[in-house]
Amino acid sequence: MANLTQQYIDIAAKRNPGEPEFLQTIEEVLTSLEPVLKAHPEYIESGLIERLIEPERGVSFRVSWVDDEGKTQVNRGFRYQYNSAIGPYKGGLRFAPSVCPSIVKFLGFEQIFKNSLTGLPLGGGKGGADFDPNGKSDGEIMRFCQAYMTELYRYLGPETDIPAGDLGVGKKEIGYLFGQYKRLTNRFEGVLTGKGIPYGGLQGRTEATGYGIVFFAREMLKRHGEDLKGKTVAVSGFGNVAWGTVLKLNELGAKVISISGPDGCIYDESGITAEKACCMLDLRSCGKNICAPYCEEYPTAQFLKGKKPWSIKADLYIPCATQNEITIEDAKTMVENGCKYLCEGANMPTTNEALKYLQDNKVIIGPSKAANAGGVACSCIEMGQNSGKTVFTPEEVYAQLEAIMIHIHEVASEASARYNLGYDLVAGANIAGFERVAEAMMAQGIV
Ligand code: 2IT
Repeated sequence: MANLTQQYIDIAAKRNPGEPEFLQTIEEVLTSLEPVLKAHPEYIESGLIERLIEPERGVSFRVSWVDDEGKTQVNRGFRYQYNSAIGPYKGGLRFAPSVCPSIVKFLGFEQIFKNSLTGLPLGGGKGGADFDPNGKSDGEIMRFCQAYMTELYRYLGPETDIPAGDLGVGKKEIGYLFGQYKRLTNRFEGVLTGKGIPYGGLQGRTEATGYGIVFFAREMLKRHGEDLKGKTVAVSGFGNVAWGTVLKLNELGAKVISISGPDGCIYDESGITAEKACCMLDLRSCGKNICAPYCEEYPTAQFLKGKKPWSIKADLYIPCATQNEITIEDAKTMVENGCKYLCEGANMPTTNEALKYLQDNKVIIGPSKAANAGGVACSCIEMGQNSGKTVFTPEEVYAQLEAIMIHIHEVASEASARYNLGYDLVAGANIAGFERVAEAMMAQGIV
């Protein structure tokens, strides 16, 4: 089986040269699918893995716009429509200078399994652009979003492909994208999620990812006879995901001692309360993308320049920033500090080497595909709200979100146990996510 896995990885490497993030997730996922392929030779015979690792469709397009100085700017936009076996393509848009095919494909590939785990009818996709919204004026962001949507709209539709936000794409960007889609198509429809409440957005979507992560962490701890009350938690990031995570952790009685930005990390021993978390979102919206000013507001906190929170001692670590922020060195420090639990909020925050080291050292890991699926799950609820011409209350949304996160934890741990892997949520999430998509692909023939 290992040989076969290597063959698939080689196919991906040959076809996608110079795309390390994409190959990283391919390797991580395919390795854990070995026992499933052994049990299902028909998957191998029908070329299911070769089909799964190749996106159904990918577009790359020029985005030209005019900045505030009247100068023409050119960016590159992408959308990878990865897999539609179990539903229309669904996944966020990331606007950041680092966005390239490797990043979009890694996110799109992961999204297939994440969306499948929710149990909802959602295929996998992802998109974005190498555009940096930090430091841009509202007018520039609007013109960029309009130019971006002018190219992308022809590939979208509420039953075809429904983007949402990701890093660099929040409510403001979604608003401009939605406005332009409506203008171009003359249709008011649920083609984007993460919209503002007045025009079809879901109450509770903004905090959904963070809340979901905490529900998932709670289930992991519960399985080991522990709860979040009184636990010390190191969180990274300071965007929407970190914010929702901090709020829910406080509500459940945990103490959050860190957040971070590209400039360094905040260590606040006295605890980052819900009120402090809201100050951090204000920092975010000032467009500078730095977290250091938190200490001006709360002078007892320390700013650790250029550092990540992984050297801070905590019971639970929740990375909520970006990919590969936990390296092998970080993993070693975390283990030395007695780390027991890691619950991944960001997509693929841990390198494969670090992941293996943590698992070898008995750290219990909630993988991002499972732990952060609450965001996209609530996006699906938003799609239902839009197509059903109705409005859900936050209480209805939170109750569904909690049930979905418990379901994801159950199916991932059940799959792991079924393949005699013990309580391995990393493999279990990959397997459970894959099984549903594989069954659907088999039923639909070679397409
Ligand atoms: O990574 C993710 O799951 C997201 N950025 C949210 C995707 C969505 O369609 O809500």
